[in-house]
Amino acid sequence: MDSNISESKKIRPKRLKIIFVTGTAGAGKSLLVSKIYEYYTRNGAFASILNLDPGVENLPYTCDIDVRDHVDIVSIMKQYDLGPNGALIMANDLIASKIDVLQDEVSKVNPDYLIVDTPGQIELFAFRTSGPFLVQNLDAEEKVNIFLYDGALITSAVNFVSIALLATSIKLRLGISTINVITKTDLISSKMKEILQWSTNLRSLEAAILNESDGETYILITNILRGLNIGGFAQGLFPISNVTGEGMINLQSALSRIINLGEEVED
Ligand SMILES: Nc1nc2c(ncn2[C@@H]2O[C@H](COP(=O)(O)OP(=O)(O)OP(=O)(O)O)[C@@H](O)[C@H]2O)c(=O)[nH]1
Ligand SMILES: [Mg+2]
Repeated sequence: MDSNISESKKIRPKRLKIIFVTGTAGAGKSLLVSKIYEYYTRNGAFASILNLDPGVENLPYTCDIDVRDHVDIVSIMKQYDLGPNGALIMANDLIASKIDVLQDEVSKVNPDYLIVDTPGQIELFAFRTSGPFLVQNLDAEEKVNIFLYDGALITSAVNFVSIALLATSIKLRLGISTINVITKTDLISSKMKEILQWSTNLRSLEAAILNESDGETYILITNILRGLNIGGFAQGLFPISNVTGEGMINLQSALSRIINLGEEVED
């Protein structure tokens, strides 16, 4: 893949800010994309959506730019005799090779905010070359990644740590500022207080792990936590519900602090 896109080919759209939304499968990425879009549009900003998920069938929004216009999973499966995962891998590589086309489409729409929905299979997007390539080479003034912890998956402290480690790994792969968000708070309201405590207080997280796991697991996790200072990594976890709208204002403020240098979108 040619990562050396010539400067002359790049048309820098004015003041473009890109918000990537990543997270585990089913965490609420697409729904959050639609909510962020609605927020900006309601407040008079010009927002647009780019769908980078070639395999998705139904989306909860209408997008201006859609990779499904450029790659077709079913044809790839037939043409190369691939299963669905092999076809998705190939589709992601093809999308990266079409970065100039995507960039042109973005320039034509020329929004202030481009909200990017990413594939359900986070490992295909973040752990292969094509996802980080797109994140790093799409041209914009500011970029931020929102990583979604699926609230419904955080049923224990050990699960919480494993998702926090995944979030850390994705942050390393994508190499841009990240906002950590926990979704579906409407489904886990009784557990939220405890989860937020784990995210800010290493001792309470370690105590919860001791309580729910055997000695070997406890030693392994506490060693990882202390080495990585995971309490610090997971700090600033924003709880939101895409269904009730709870926490969205805090998320928007955090976005503004990063991509608008603190300036709020006008109400
Ligand atoms: N209760 C509740 N349901 C949610 C929330 N966010 C998303 N969902 C539901 O969870 C399911 C998955 O949401 P999506 O937005 O499609 O998630 P996704 O991360 O885009 O999924 P993939 O692209 O398949 O990985 C849908 O049924 C949503 O309605 C939330 O905050 N609360
Ligand atoms: Mg989705």
